[in-house]
Amino acid sequence: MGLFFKNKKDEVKEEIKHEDKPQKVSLGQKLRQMFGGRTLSDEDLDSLEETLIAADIGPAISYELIETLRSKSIKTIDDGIELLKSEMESILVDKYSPIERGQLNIVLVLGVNGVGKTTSIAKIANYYMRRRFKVLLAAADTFRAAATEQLTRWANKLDIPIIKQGEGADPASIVFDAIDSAVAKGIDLLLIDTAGRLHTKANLMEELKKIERIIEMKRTKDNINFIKMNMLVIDGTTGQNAFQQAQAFNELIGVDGIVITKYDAQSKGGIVFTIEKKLGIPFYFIGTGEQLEDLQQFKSDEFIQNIFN
Ligand SMILES: Nc1nc2c(ncn2[C@@H]2O[C@H](COP(=O)(O)OP(=O)(O)OP(=O)(O)O)[C@@H](O)[C@H]2O)c(=O)[nH]1
Ligand SMILES: [Mg+2]
Repeated sequence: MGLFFKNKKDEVKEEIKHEDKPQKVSLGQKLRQMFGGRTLSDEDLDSLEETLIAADIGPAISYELIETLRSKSIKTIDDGIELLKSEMESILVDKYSPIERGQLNIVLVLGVNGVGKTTSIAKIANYYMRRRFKVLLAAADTFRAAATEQLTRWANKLDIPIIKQGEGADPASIVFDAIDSAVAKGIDLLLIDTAGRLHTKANLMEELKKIERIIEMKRTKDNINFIKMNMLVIDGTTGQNAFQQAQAFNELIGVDGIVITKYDAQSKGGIVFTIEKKLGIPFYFIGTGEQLEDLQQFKSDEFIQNIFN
């Protein structure tokens, strides 16, 4: 692809240019349009509840939120929005453990096909490189040759090392090599790309467990010190489906953090509340486009502010 030239540093700078993003109507704008300038009736509260559900907030949480508005006899949409904000803030607690420099952090990136794992890895690498982390990538998606090529292009673009083997290689063996290399190079952050997999496919889930065993073996047998986390990538445009993915991956191998992607598109974001409330998994990043800089750290107050802008 013409995007990938030799002069990597210049290119990374190029990426900083801003693209035109599609304009989204925020939930707040929508609510003000629907109910602005009048006293909220019972029917209004019912349709407010439907609007929250349509924003992927989930029926149970939406019901509770509306009951709170009712019990507090909220009369205007502006008061309603203020109360919704504080109620929703209490659901989202920023309880993630920060990834810190000066130690090896191993991040195993998981998710179903096409959610944005590989792209998010490049963005996360870029994010931490700007914070002076030494980053290494591992191409443990050996399912398709194109997957390793895609990650290699990002590694070249970012000018960082990548550990890879041929198509069909054992992902666990790549992870094994990558951890050795990370130790030898004094890496702060090792990001492992994995093949997209349906949580319902037992053999692929077995493969993930094998990768996990290899990582743990490095800790116990080789006495390598590191912090390891499983980062699930979900596509923000898929709504309740993303919740089912989070639940399934969490049950099968455990999920420590989530990246929600495609938040630039028509994503509604309400799914974040369902996942945090029901599974208690913290969100780390939001992806807002296809370029390297289209990634923000997830901050619940900003996220909620954004919804109700
Ligand atoms: N608009 C938008 N597109 C994104 C975002 N993140 C990823 N994409 C796009 O989504 C598509 C899939 O991204 P990948 O990173 O290849 O997804 P993946 O999960 O690695 O896919 P598989 O390896 O096939 O499972 C690509 O076209 C990306 O450019 C985002 O935050 N916003
Ligand atoms: Mg991929």
